Amino acid sequence: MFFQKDIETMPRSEIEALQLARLKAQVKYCIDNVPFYNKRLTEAGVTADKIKTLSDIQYIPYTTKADIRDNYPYGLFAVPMKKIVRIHASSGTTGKPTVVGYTRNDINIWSDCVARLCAAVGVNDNDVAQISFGYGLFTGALGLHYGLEKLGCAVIPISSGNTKKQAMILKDFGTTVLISTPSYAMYMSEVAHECGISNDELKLRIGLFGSEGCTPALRDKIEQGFGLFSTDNYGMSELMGPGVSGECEYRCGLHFAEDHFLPEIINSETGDVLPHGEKGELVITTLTKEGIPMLRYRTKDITRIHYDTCKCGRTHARMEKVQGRSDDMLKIRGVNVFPSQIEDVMANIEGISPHYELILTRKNYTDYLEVRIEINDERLLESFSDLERLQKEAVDKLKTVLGIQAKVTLVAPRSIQRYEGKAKRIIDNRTDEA
Ligand code: DLL
Repeated sequence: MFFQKDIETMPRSEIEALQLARLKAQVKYCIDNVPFYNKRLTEAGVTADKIKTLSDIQYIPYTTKADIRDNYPYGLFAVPMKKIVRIHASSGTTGKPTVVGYTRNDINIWSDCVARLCAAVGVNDNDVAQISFGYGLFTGALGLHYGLEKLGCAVIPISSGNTKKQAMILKDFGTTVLISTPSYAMYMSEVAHECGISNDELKLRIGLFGSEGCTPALRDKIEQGFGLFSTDNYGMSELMGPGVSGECEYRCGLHFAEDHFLPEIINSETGDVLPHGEKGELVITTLTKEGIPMLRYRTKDITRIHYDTCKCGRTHARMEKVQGRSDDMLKIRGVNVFPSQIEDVMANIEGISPHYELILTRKNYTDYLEVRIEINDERLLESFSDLERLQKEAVDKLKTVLGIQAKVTLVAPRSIQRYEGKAKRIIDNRTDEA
């Protein structure tokens, strides 16, 4: 078992004392090692000594994805490259990704945090864990990989895709724990049954799903489809990756690793901190990060935090499932997509107007993106080969920037609706299938 009881059941007052000590140290570390924070905090008049209570965190300015982008690629790293042992990245709002680096100590803490949330639902060293997240710059696969190895599981690093093979491995390798997005798990269960594999032939008992939202209805379906019990876990690459919070067996909120992260809820419009229990944007400060520490990082995810002790005995605060975003980021097949990235692509293709629509649909529990774009010259309509070339160029460029395949539909000039106020460019038709 990997239940870090001393830490996970610490009385609230002790957690807060630990957080305060670590917050002060993290602030000092940022001032001493990251020129960006040095300038920001000096301008705001914040020093480690000014932080006397946890609520003094309010004097620290927020950090945003734009700050990471403006310091691309390594400007916010607090250590020399010699100390970095891993680099990950996620989509930024423009073509450039958000880059994060980990020291060896960061990787150890990351593995601990992930091991904790896996153990909280009963994963142990007898388990065979199939990781069906994509390995690569995305933090999901390697994050879970190290945590599960730490627990002593036999890890199958199959990555995502090739679903029939996934189903075969589930059966032949005796997989007991499945790690993926909930939508991929749902699809895999259908493919497994289509391949004639019945649940009796599987040893699956636990699903650890995350990286995108999952309604209770979809969760029930996955659980029935595969005959397993599943939990939700949350995180983001800017803060670490998976391991920031995760459900225990009681599934009444996702426990933060509060010894490493200090969460707050703010009003995303005014930036005001909201009282405990209110719904708003989640802001997180890392307390022990060495590679790329984050002070008051605005996640843009909307949730609520509960501080009472859970039935499982853990005292670490729990966030409710993510209820939406305060920006326009979309999760499509587990990949973060910003409409601004698509706009950027359009702006760089000759013959295309800046008017577009994004249509999202879901089939077989998989998300599809169609980008409808307007050509800007009617004469193009007469040349099939020009249209074909333009369409191919748009598909290729979108694939390079977004990392996912989109369908591109070219439409006649002025056929996309114009708006006098804020344009409504996203038509999200995704619903969980009946
Ligand atoms: O998705 C990290 C992760 C991987 C978490 C695997 C859990 C499991 P990013 O690619 O940086 O990192 O995307 C972060 O995804 O701000 C949320 O909007 C969304 N997200 C992550 N987990 C959940 C979840 C990973 N459990 C962004 N429920 C976040 C809903 C989630 N949304």
